[in-house]
Amino acid sequence: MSGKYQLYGVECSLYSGKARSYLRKKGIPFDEVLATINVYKKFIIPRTGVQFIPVVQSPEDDVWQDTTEIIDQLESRFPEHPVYPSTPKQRLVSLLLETYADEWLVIPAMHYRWNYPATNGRFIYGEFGSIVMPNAPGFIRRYLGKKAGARFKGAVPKLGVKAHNINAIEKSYVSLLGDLQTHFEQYDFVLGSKPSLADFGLIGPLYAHLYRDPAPGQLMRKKAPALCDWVRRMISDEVSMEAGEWLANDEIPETLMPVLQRMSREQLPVIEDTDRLLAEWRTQNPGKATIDRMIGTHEFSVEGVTAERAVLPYVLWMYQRAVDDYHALSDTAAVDALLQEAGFGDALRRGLTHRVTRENNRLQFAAES
Ligand SMILES: N[C@@H](CCC(=O)N[C@@H](CS)C(=O)NCC(=O)O)C(=O)O
Repeated sequence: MSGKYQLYGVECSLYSGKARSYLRKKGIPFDEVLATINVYKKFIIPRTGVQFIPVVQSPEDDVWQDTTEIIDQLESRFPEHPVYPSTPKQRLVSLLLETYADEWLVIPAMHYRWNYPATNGRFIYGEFGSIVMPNAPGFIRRYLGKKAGARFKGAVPKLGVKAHNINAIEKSYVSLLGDLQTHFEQYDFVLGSKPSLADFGLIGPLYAHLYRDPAPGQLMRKKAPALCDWVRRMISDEVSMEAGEWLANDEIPETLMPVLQRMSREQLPVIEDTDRLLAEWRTQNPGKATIDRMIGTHEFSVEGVTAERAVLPYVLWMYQRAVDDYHALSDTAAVDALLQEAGFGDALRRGLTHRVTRENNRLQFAAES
């Protein structure tokens, strides 16, 4: 292994794009290793115990999965030009938007990738085939990719995308594109003229799937050219944490308000219901050391249309970071006003029923303090 960091990922992976963009913008030297089936068997599964990408290996041979953990580990090693804003509103908004991007925008990302086979099929099956056999001819890669992609395609209904709410999901996403277009006509990044954690969250779904896949890519180019420019800035090799500033006086751009309001309208009820259902699950599964990835199903609504989706407790670990951040504030007045306007009410103050933690890349209940 070289003295550089190694990023194990693939170009078509949502969270790999988040880690790659972070490493580039911070100017951290790294090589990318294509996460083939062979690499999963020989390295990813033995070293992480799970089958997720991206994985980052440090020059000292520490191995991390989960982009949030990767970013936090690297932030402690490369503290100059932090990606976490130091002011209360901007930091909290970054944490909330990371949660929204990672755990909610995966819905349109997966929908537009897998439900447009006539436009995306050839491209995406070829991409998935490269994970199995990178050097095989195109038609073999596409054949293998179709099989390899089946598991991911199967996840789409679990995320809540059903025949009857597709129009609603698309309507919501197209509105979001409009909001982001308005924002990026005025600002280079989410909080001003340099990226923050919020940008790294958003680049996940907005690059590999929604910009790069043919069907949603056409849509983004048509509806949100300024957002496309932001995507290109985020994936470029340019190191950009050093130049630029976040807005002065802890200002939150007014153009982010519709995005935060969409999050509070669509995702917050799901987070709160997940918290309630996890508390029930805990009483029903007293001996379980780790929390299952899915714990049943529940209803959610987008644009007035209700559907069922899997209950995914991992989101609580992401959201808990925002809750912790809120509770660490000595004065919450400015943040409270922002949260009211954004539709979160006193949700962060209320917090969550149980603390969760990640141990060996699996979700667990934290030891009660
Ligand atoms: N929250 C994790 C998610 C990682 C993740 O879900 N990665 C996808 C690829 S983009 C994956 O490996 N999925 C495999 C699976 O769902 O079994 C992160 O931030 O890294």
